[in-house]
Amino acid sequence: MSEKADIALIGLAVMGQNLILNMDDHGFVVCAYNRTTEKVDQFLAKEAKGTKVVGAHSLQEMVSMLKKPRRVMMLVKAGQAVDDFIAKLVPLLEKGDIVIDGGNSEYHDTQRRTKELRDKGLLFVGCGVSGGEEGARYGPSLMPGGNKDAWPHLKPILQAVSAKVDGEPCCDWVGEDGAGHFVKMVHNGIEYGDMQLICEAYHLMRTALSLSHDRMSQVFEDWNKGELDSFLIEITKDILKFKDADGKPLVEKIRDSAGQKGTGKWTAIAALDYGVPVTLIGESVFARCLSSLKEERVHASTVLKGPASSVYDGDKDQFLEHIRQALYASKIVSYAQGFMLLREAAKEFGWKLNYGGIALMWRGGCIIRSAFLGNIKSAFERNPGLSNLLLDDFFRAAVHRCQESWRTVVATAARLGIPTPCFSTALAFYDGYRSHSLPANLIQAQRDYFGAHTYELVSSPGRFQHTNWTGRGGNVSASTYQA
Ligand code: NBP
Repeated sequence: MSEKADIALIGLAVMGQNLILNMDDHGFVVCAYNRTTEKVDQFLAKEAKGTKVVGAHSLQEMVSMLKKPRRVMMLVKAGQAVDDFIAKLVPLLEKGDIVIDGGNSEYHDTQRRTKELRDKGLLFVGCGVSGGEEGARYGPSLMPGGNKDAWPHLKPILQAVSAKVDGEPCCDWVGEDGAGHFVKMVHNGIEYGDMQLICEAYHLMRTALSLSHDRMSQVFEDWNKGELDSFLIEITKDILKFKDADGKPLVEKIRDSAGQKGTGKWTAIAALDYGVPVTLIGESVFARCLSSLKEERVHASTVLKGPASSVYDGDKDQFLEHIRQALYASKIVSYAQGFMLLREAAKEFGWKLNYGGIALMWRGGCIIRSAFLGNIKSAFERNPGLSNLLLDDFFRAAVHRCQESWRTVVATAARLGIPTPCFSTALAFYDGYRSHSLPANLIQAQRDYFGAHTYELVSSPGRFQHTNWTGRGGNVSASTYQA
C-alpha cells in the first residue's frame, strides 16, 4: 500500500462499519481492524467493496499502515474490551499518537484512561457517539473530550463526518478527561426522560381520551410541526400508525416491560453523587423499573383499587392541548436539570464546558435532536453564564404560558388514576425551585431532635447550633454521624 491511512478503526460491528463508510465518503482513508479478523475480510469484500478502506489482520500491521501522529479509534463493547485493546496498543504506539474510544464508556473509566495514557506520552480521547446505525453512517452527534492536544489532529475528521445543522457540525471539543463521555451520558439520561414524557402523553391519550391509534399518530404529527418538533415525536407518530399483519396496531402487542442498558441509571447516580435534583431522569429510570415488574403489576391490578373511571369527561381537543403544553413544560424542566448536572460536574472536575456548544452537538444527528435544542443554544448565546435554563427569558415565558395546562394535566391524571411520574416530578421541581421557602426547616429540626445534627437559624446562616428539644438529651451535638 502506497498511501498511508488517515485513521484506524477497531470494531466492525454496526457502529464501526458505518462510521468507516462515513469517513470514506468524506475522503479519508480508513484502516479497518476487528478482534475476530475474518470480519475484516468480510467487510472489505462486501460493505466496503469499491471504497478506499483498507484492512489489517493484526494490530502491528494496522499501526504500520497509519500516518503520524497515528489516530486509532475504537468502537467496541464498553468496559474490559477497551482496556484490553489499550494494553495491546500502547507498546505499538509512539509519543504523540492518539487513541479514541467512541464506545459508551463510563466517564470515570475515561478519566482514568486519559491519565494513564498521558503518563505514557499518548493522547487519549473519550468520544461520545450518538445517532445509532444511521447516525454513524450519515452524520452522528460526536462529543469528544480528553487530552486536548489531540483535538487539532481529530477536528478535520470528526467535524467532517458529524451531522450538520445549518452548516454547523454537531461536534466540538467538550472538555478535559471524561467530559465527552459525561456529556454523552447526560444526553442518554435526557433521552430516557424525553421517551418517558412521550409515553405519558400517549398513556393519557389512549386511556383518558380513548383515542384511536391513527388519531394519536395524527396528533403527534401535528405536534411535530411546532415547538415539540423532534426525532422522538416523529418516530412515535410512525410507531402509533404501524399495523401488524392482522391490521391491528403493533405497539399494543408489545409487552409493556421496558429494558435499559444503564446510561440513564448512570446519570441518576451522578445526580445523586453531586447532589443535583435531576428528578425527571431519575423518575424515567424508575418508571422503566416499575414497568418491568409486569407479573407483580398484573397481580396488583386485581387487588388494588383506583378511581371508578379513568375516562376524561371534558372537552377532548382542549385536553389534548393541555397535554401538549404539559409535555413541553416538563421537557424544559428536564433539560434545565440536565444542564444543572453538567454545571455541577464542570465545577467538580474543573471542566470548562461550552453549554451552547453542547446544545448544538445535540441539535442534530442524535436521538434527542430537536428544534428545542436550537432554543437552548440561543439561550446560552444570549447569556453564556446562565445559571439555569428556567431563568432565561424565552424558557421562563414558555413555562409561564404552559403552566395552567400542566397543572390541569397532573391534577386530572391523579384524579383518574393514570400515572404521570415525569409530568408530576417536573411540576414538583418547578414549584420547589421557585419557592422562597420550603419545609426543610422542619427536617433540620427533626435531625437535630433525634441525632443532634444541629441547624442554622435564618438570622445567622453558617452558624450551627443544637437544641435540647426534650429536656432529656444533652447539649453535645453530633460531629460525624449524619442522617
Ligand atoms: P457492540 O457493542 O456489539 O460491540 C461489538 C464489537 O466489540 C465487535 O467489534 C466485537 O469484536 C468487540 N468486542 C466484544 Br463484543 N468483546 C470484546 C473483547 N472482549 N475484546 C475485544 N473486542 C471485543 O457494537 P456496536 O453496537 O457497534 O457498538 C460499539 C460501541 O458503540 C459500544 O460501546 C456501544 O455501546 C456504542 N454505541 C452503540 C450504539 C448503537 O446504536 N449500537 C450507539 C452509540 C454508541 P468481535 O467481532 O470479535 O466479537
